Parts: sequence; C-alpha cells; structure tokens
Amino acid sequence: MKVLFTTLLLAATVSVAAQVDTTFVAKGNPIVNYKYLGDPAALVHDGTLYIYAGHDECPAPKQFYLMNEWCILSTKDMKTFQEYSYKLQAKSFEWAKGEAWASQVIERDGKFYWYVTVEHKTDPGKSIGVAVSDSPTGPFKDARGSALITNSMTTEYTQIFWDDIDPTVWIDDDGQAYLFWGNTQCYYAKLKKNMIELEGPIKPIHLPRFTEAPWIHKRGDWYYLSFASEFPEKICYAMSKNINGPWEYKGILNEIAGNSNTNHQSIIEFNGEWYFIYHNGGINPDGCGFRRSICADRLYYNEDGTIKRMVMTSEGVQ
Ligand code: FUB
Repeated sequence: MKVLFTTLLLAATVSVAAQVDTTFVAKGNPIVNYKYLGDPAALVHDGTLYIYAGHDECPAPKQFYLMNEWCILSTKDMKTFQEYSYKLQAKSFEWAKGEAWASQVIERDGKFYWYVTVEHKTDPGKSIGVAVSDSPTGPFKDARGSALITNSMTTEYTQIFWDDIDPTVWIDDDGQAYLFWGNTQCYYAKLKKNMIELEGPIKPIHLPRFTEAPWIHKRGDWYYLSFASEFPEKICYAMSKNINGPWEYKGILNEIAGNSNTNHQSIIEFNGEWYFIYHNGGINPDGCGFRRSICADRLYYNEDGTIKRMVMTSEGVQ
C-alpha cells in the first residue's frame, strides 16, 4: 500500500512538474512574442534544448528591472517550443529579497542545479543561490538555504554591490566543476562535487572591458569565455586551452543589439549545430533594455577555432 501511494505521489509530482503551459511555433526572432524574457541560458539534455530565462515584468514606459521569476522553455527542433507552467520564484530563496536576474541550469548525476542571481535580504547587494531538482522542468527547491556567493565575499576586488551576478557553471572533463560570475570584475571558483559549496578560493579573471554575463563553452580542446563588454553591451570572447586560463582576448563576437542595452548570450551545440542564444528589445515598439526578448542565431567557427562575427537575424534559425 505504502509503495503504491509513493508511486502515485511520484507520478503526480512528475506530471505537475512537466506540465506545459504554452506550445508555439517560432516565427523567426524573437522566438517568444507573448511575454518579455531576458538572460536566456541554454541546456541540452536528452535530445531537448531547454532555455531558462528571467521574466521581464516592467510595465511600459517604466525603465527598471522588474523581475520576480524565471521561466522554462524547451524545443526539440528550434521551431516548436513549449513553455512550462512551473516558474522558479526569486522569493523561493528565503534569504533573498527578490530580483530574478541572470541564471543557468546544469545537470550532474541526474540532478539539475539552477544557479541564480538574486538580491540578498541581509548581506546588501546581489548574491548567487542554487536550487536543485530531479527534472529539468522542476519543481526546484533551494539546495542550501543560504547564498552560495554574497557581496561581502568579494569586497577585496570591487566595492560595488552588484558584482556578484550572472553565474555560469562548467563541469570539466575530469569532473571538476567551476562557477564563473561577475559584473565589472569576472570571478571564478571551484565547486565541490555536491555542486552547492565552493571548493577553494574565489579568484579574479582579468578580461579587457568586462561588464558581465560570462558564459563558458568548449569545442574540441578550446575553452571559450564569452562575456558582455562595455555599456551598452557588445558580446566579446576569450579562448584558452585550460579552464584555469590564461585567457586570450579575441575581440567582439556580437555587436550592440541596438534596441536593448544588454544582450546576454549563451552558446551551445544542439543536434550538430552551434547556436548563439541571446536577448534584444525586438518586440517592444521602442526597443527597451527592460522588456527583452529571446532570440537564437547560428554560430560558426573559423578553422583556427576562433568564432566568426555573429549576425543577428530577424529570420532566426529556421
Ligand atoms: O536581467 C538583469 C541583468 O541584466 C542580468 O543579470 C545582466 O546580465 C543583464 O542582462
């Protein structure tokens, strides 16, 4: 009886978690045109590409970040997308005041870890938390009950209150996991195998004109660290043969979006193609950095491993 009850409960939890809210066919860029979403972080798992994005809720004509939750989308072919009913709330982290800024999800040993930026209640400034789930579509719950990174852990490098934002996580071939993040100053640190504690010191990475939004990806034996640069933001990148650097700056990858002062990218391989997934202000009549929209375009490499300059298109990847 107990086993039957547990099985039913598990089945109910899984079906609630995977409930789809909206299915739509993308008509080029922006991909989503029924709501504003920014900071798209891509994950490929089991033949599906997931996008985790912050919900821009700032009403026009106001100009500030009003972001309370993150949403989950998925696609198997870059044409038909689904948005799930489950949303992760910034206030699900009891120690946080709110503000669902940029995030990323990564899988390890069948668990999905969602690293998020939020405003801390008692350690003034932005901080990084981590939630965990058995499914890429949730439900997620705070994995620590406290912040993984707080502003007071990095005051040695900068005095600003918003430098601890935009987490990106990489698990290297030897199993060692790394957290990269930052604004104005880029940081990285090793993570323990449990993915929810630091293993070792926080180290600075010196990148020219670094603003925010670091993203790590690897192709062949090259590691790539792309990031938002200056303001309004272009996306630039650096390359290395080692996740610990040194990083060689390679210049601009994507120009200013024009209709959004931020551009926040993720770069991922899916079904044999490389994609640059980013946001612009494309569905806002006046363009806007606080009512943003997710876009995707193909990304191509040169023979020497450097990346060709991105072309942002209206047609998208179809
Ligand atoms: O969405 C809030 C902030 O805007 C993100 O954390 C930054 O990367 C920028 O996109």
